[in-house]
Amino acid sequence: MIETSTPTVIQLPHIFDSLGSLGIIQGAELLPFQVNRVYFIHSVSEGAVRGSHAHKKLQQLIFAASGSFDLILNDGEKSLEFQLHDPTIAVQVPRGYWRTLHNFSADAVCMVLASTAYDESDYIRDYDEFLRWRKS
Ligand code: T46
Repeated sequence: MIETSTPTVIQLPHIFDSLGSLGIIQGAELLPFQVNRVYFIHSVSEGAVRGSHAHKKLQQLIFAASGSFDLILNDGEKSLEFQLHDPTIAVQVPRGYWRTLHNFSADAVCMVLASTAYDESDYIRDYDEFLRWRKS
Protein backbone atom coordinates (compact mmCIF):
# COMPACT_ATOMS: atom_id res chain seq x y z
CA MET A 1 0.00 0.00 0.00
CA ILE A 2 1.34 3.45 -0.95
CA GLU A 3 1.97 5.59 2.15
CA THR A 4 0.45 9.08 2.03
CA SER A 5 -0.48 11.67 4.60
CA THR A 6 -3.98 13.08 4.96
CA PRO A 7 -5.44 16.14 3.20
CA THR A 8 -5.50 19.07 5.60
CA VAL A 9 -7.53 22.27 5.69
CA ILE A 10 -5.27 25.25 6.31
CA GLN A 11 -6.28 28.74 7.40
CA LEU A 12 -4.25 31.21 5.34
CA PRO A 13 -3.05 34.23 7.31
CA HIS A 14 -4.67 37.46 6.11
CA ILE A 15 -4.27 41.07 7.04
CA PHE A 16 -7.66 42.76 6.94
CA ASP A 17 -7.88 46.55 7.05
CA SER A 18 -10.06 49.31 5.70
CA LEU A 19 -8.41 48.93 2.28
CA GLY A 20 -9.26 45.24 1.91
CA SER A 21 -7.54 41.92 2.59
CA LEU A 22 -4.02 40.70 1.97
CA GLY A 23 -3.36 36.96 2.17
CA ILE A 24 0.10 35.63 2.93
CA ILE A 25 1.57 32.24 2.07
CA GLN A 26 5.05 32.08 3.46
CA GLY A 27 6.00 28.56 2.43
CA ALA A 28 8.36 27.38 5.12
CA GLU A 29 6.00 28.44 7.92
CA LEU A 30 2.81 27.07 6.45
CA LEU A 31 3.58 24.20 4.14
CA PRO A 32 5.44 20.89 4.43
CA PHE A 33 6.92 21.43 0.97
CA GLN A 34 8.82 24.05 -0.95
CA VAL A 35 6.76 25.83 -3.61
CA ASN A 36 8.34 25.38 -7.05
CA ARG A 37 5.36 26.23 -9.24
CA VAL A 38 2.21 28.31 -9.05
CA TYR A 39 -0.63 27.94 -11.51
CA PHE A 40 -4.23 29.01 -11.60
CA ILE A 41 -7.37 27.93 -13.39
CA HIS A 42 -10.06 30.41 -14.37
CA SER A 43 -12.77 31.04 -16.97
CA VAL A 44 -13.86 27.42 -16.53
CA SER A 45 -16.54 26.35 -18.99
CA GLU A 46 -19.99 25.86 -17.46
CA GLY A 47 -20.38 22.31 -16.13
CA ALA A 48 -16.73 21.41 -16.74
CA VAL A 49 -15.04 18.81 -14.55
CA ARG A 50 -11.28 19.27 -14.17
CA GLY A 51 -8.62 17.06 -12.63
CA SER A 52 -9.62 13.40 -12.81
CA HIS A 53 -6.09 12.27 -12.16
CA ALA A 54 -3.61 11.66 -9.34
CA HIS A 55 0.00 12.60 -8.77
CA LYS A 56 2.61 10.11 -7.60
CA LYS A 57 4.86 12.70 -5.96
CA LEU A 58 3.40 16.17 -6.36
CA GLN A 59 2.09 17.95 -3.27
CA GLN A 60 -0.17 20.97 -3.58
CA LEU A 61 -2.02 23.71 -1.80
CA ILE A 62 -5.35 24.51 -3.48
CA PHE A 63 -7.74 27.34 -2.74
CA ALA A 64 -10.37 29.55 -4.35
CA ALA A 65 -8.82 32.99 -4.83
CA SER A 66 -12.22 34.07 -6.16
CA GLY A 67 -15.62 32.44 -6.63
CA SER A 68 -16.16 28.82 -5.67
CA PHE A 69 -15.68 25.20 -6.71
CA ASP A 70 -15.77 21.74 -5.14
CA LEU A 71 -12.67 19.59 -4.71
CA ILE A 72 -13.03 15.83 -4.22
CA LEU A 73 -10.02 13.84 -3.04
CA ASN A 74 -10.11 10.07 -3.24
CA ASP A 75 -7.53 7.67 -1.82
CA GLY A 76 -8.86 4.63 -3.67
CA GLU A 77 -11.19 3.71 -0.83
CA LYS A 78 -12.93 6.82 0.41
CA SER A 79 -13.58 10.36 -0.77
CA LEU A 80 -13.32 13.70 0.98
CA GLU A 81 -15.18 16.69 -0.44
CA PHE A 82 -14.21 20.31 0.13
CA GLN A 83 -16.37 23.27 -0.89
CA LEU A 84 -13.90 26.03 -1.53
CA HIS A 85 -15.35 29.53 -1.60
CA ASP A 86 -13.21 31.53 0.83
CA PRO A 87 -9.70 32.75 -0.07
CA THR A 88 -8.62 32.38 3.56
CA ILE A 89 -9.18 28.59 3.47
CA ALA A 90 -6.94 26.21 1.52
CA VAL A 91 -6.56 22.44 1.25
CA GLN A 92 -3.15 20.86 1.41
CA VAL A 93 -3.20 17.88 -0.96
CA PRO A 94 -0.60 15.17 -0.26
CA ARG A 95 0.72 12.99 -3.02
CA GLY A 96 -1.30 10.02 -4.18
CA TYR A 97 -4.87 11.39 -4.16
CA TRP A 98 -7.21 11.17 -7.14
CA ARG A 99 -8.69 14.66 -7.46
CA THR A 100 -11.78 15.95 -9.20
CA LEU A 101 -12.76 19.62 -9.36
CA HIS A 102 -16.26 20.61 -10.39
CA ASN A 103 -19.16 22.96 -9.71
CA PHE A 104 -17.08 26.00 -10.67
CA SER A 105 -18.79 29.37 -10.39
CA ALA A 106 -18.33 31.67 -13.40
CA ASP A 107 -15.92 33.87 -11.42
CA ALA A 108 -13.90 31.00 -9.88
CA VAL A 109 -10.14 31.27 -9.77
CA CYS A 110 -8.51 28.04 -8.53
CA MET A 111 -5.03 28.77 -7.23
CA VAL A 112 -2.53 25.92 -6.95
CA LEU A 113 0.86 26.05 -5.26
CA ALA A 114 2.84 22.98 -6.22
CA SER A 115 5.95 21.26 -4.92
CA THR A 116 7.51 20.47 -8.30
CA ALA A 117 7.70 21.69 -11.85
CA TYR A 118 5.24 20.25 -14.35
CA ASP A 119 6.06 16.63 -15.13
CA GLU A 120 3.59 14.55 -17.13
CA SER A 121 5.25 11.33 -15.90
CA ASP A 122 4.04 12.17 -12.37
CA TYR A 123 0.40 11.95 -13.48
CA ILE A 124 -1.85 8.89 -13.25
CA ARG A 125 -4.78 9.65 -15.54
CA ASP A 126 -6.47 6.25 -15.50
CA TYR A 127 -8.50 5.40 -12.36
CA ASP A 128 -7.90 1.63 -12.56
CA GLU A 129 -4.17 2.26 -12.88
CA PHE A 130 -4.45 4.57 -9.85
CA LEU A 131 -6.09 1.79 -7.81
CA ARG A 132 -3.32 -0.65 -8.80
CA TRP A 133 -0.65 1.94 -7.93
CA ARG A 134 -2.24 2.61 -4.52
CA LYS A 135 -2.19 -1.10 -3.73
CA SER A 136 1.40 -1.55 -4.91
C1 T46 B 1 -4.34 19.63 -10.58
C2 T46 B 1 -5.49 20.47 -10.97
C3 T46 B 1 -6.06 21.25 -9.84
C4 T46 B 1 1.18 22.44 -18.30
O1 T46 B 1 1.74 22.52 -19.41
N1 T46 B 1 1.83 22.88 -17.19
C5 T46 B 1 1.25 22.85 -15.96
O2 T46 B 1 1.88 23.29 -14.97
C6 T46 B 1 -0.06 22.29 -15.83
C7 T46 B 1 -0.74 22.21 -14.48
C8 T46 B 1 -0.68 21.84 -16.96
N2 T46 B 1 -0.08 21.93 -18.18
C9 T46 B 1 -0.80 21.47 -19.36
C10 T46 B 1 -1.13 20.00 -19.42
C11 T46 B 1 -2.42 19.98 -20.24
O3 T46 B 1 -2.10 20.00 -21.61
O4 T46 B 1 -2.04 22.17 -19.39
C12 T46 B 1 -3.07 21.34 -19.91
C13 T46 B 1 -4.20 21.23 -18.90
O5 T46 B 1 -3.72 20.47 -17.77
P1 T46 B 1 -4.66 19.44 -16.98
O6 T46 B 1 -5.59 18.77 -17.94
O7 T46 B 1 -3.80 18.57 -16.15
O8 T46 B 1 -5.52 20.46 -16.10
P2 T46 B 1 -6.47 20.12 -14.88
O9 T46 B 1 -7.20 21.37 -14.56
O10 T46 B 1 -7.28 18.91 -15.12
O11 T46 B 1 -5.47 19.77 -13.67
C14 T46 B 1 -4.60 20.76 -13.17
C15 T46 B 1 -3.26 20.14 -12.79
O12 T46 B 1 -2.74 19.38 -13.89
C16 T46 B 1 -3.35 19.24 -11.61
O13 T46 B 1 -2.07 19.13 -11.06
O14 T46 B 1 -4.28 19.14 -9.46
O15 T46 B 1 -5.17 21.37 -12.03
